[in-house]
Amino acid sequence: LVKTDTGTGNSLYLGSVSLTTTAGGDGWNLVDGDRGGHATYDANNSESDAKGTLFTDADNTWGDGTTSDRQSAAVDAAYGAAKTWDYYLDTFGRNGIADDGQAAYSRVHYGNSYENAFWDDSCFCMTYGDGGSTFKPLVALDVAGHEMTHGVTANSAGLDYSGDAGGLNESTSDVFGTMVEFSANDANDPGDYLIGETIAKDGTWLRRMDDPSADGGSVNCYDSSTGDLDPHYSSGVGNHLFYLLAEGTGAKTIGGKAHDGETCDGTSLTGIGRDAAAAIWYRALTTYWTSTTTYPEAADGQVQAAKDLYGAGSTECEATVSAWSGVDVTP
Ligand code: ASN
Ligand code: ZN
Ligand code: CA
Repeated sequence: LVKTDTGTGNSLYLGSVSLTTTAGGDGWNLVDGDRGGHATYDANNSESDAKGTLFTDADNTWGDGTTSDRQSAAVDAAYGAAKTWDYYLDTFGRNGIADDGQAAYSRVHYGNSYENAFWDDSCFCMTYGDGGSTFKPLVALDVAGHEMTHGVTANSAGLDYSGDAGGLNESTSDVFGTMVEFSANDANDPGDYLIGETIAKDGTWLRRMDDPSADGGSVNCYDSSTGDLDPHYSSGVGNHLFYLLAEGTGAKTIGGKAHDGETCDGTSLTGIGRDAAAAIWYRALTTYWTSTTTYPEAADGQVQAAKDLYGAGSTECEATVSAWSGVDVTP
């Protein structure tokens, strides 16, 4: 018999947050009994496959909000997992990453000065490094949502990690990582279309969806060589499409940051809002896309998804066609 409780977490990036914990041992375990039993472990700076050590606590108050307490990063990771679970369940009725009610688990403090975070479908688990010269600990909301969305993709369309499908795979993670950040609606990390702005030590960001090419590697517009790029760069086409469909063209301040959408041919677009754009993306991902979907096929799948959800001839369906045209894909 497990007893679910509410603990207090002092996070690295979000101030004080509420966490679902479980009574056990001499106190509490960082196990979320409301969300499949998602547990958070300390990888103890190892790069082995071991789970590490489950975080436990005597008074159910976790971390001190700084990196000097090893629990602080665990608070952000556990909270990010909870927000990701809630986003998918509340928005799409998806019951966990594989839609079967099963929790993943998270590991923090992986390796030494490890500058990445990753999902691994074989352990059904999430791993976060502490960062080094480039990044702070990689436990930000958009990163958590990005990485766990790789699990959603693996358990739905199964997009390959190469060619156009690789870009769509990465873009799907940026789209829903961003949607998780918006859904958390936290004043300390407000929603925006930047990826990794919370963890970049130089105060910038890792990728941006309104103008992907601003990172120096990603592409804004589709052509026949897009699929030759690293998935983190070919994702630019999908990220740009999502931004244009959600927000349209023109300058906007979102989450306190300047954004500016421009189509590839200079035409103006009006967005349908991020919730509708995400619904279209999710239906395409889970209904029409496969492991080898190309960008033109992705556009067709999204137009069909928009017809299913909003009707042929709807504003949303017309906007989907226009937004894809805005990134040089003709559905
Ligand atoms: N953080 C990276 C990503 O999710 C890890 C990787 O390269 N697969 O894209
Ligand atoms: Zn990724
Ligand atoms: Ca962000």
